[in-house]
Amino acid sequence: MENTGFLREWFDRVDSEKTGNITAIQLKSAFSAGNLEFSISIVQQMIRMYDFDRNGTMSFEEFVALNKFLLKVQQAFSDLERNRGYLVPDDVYEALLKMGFSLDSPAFYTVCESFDLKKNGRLRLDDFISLCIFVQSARNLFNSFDTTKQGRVTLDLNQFIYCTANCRI
Ligand SMILES: [Ca+2]
Repeated sequence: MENTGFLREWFDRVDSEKTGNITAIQLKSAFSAGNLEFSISIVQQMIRMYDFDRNGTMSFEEFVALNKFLLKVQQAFSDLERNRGYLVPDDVYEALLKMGFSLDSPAFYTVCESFDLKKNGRLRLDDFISLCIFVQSARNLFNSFDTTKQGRVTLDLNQFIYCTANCRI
């Protein structure tokens, strides 16, 4: 369910300078006020994923698109958390599968470990959102190189550095 009026209000509050665009820092502290803690690089990735005009900040329209993605992720989290407030790796695997990501074991466990900040095998909502943002941006980046859609890319060192710099956590 989408409530554009509510989103508009939220956006305008975060856009404290009234520029029509919100920055990564503004977005990070707005999430923080809602008890969701993200690293600045994850917030920058959120902006990059939907930065349709590529100006480095987030317009309302771009924010609506990001919000759609976040709602989907939040729904996947609620479906599996069974009132514990966190997901274990098996749940994360199932959630990713539902969202169309089927990772093999080495990729999956490496990603899970990277976002399990407390190293206790429990991913809270913000950890899980960060993980999904990372996986989605990695897929977008991969697809931009996989122009023939063969599920395989060849990178030279510069392209590889570009990719890792873009996807850093
Ligand atoms: Ca933008």
